[in-house]
Amino acid sequence: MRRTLTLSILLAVATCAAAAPDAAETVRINVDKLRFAPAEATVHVGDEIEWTNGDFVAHTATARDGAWDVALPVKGSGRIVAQQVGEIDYFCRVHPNMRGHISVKPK
Ligand SMILES: [Cu+2]
Repeated sequence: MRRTLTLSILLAVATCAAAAPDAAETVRINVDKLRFAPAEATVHVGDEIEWTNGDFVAHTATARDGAWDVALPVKGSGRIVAQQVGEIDYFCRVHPNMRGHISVKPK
C-alpha cells in the first residue's frame, strides 16, 4: 500500500518535469547609460527578447546582418522572437559604439 503511493507521487513529478522544457521565455535586456545590460545574452529558439530603454535618449537594437531593427523610444521597450539558431551581433544605430550579442540555441 505504502509502496503504491510512493510510486504514484514519483509518476506525478516525472510528468510535470517532462511538460516544462518547451515553454518559451522572455529574456529581458536593459538599456541604461548608453549600454545594453547584459551585453551578452543566451536564448533559445522561440524565446522573446525584450529591451527596455531607461535612458532619456532614443536607441535601437539593430542586428548587424539586417535581420531586425527594433526602435527603443525614451522610456519605452521593443521585442523580437528568436527565430533560428545562430550568433547575432547587434548595435544601436544612433550610438554605433553600443553593442550587444545574442546566442540563439536550439529549443
Ligand atoms: Cu543608442
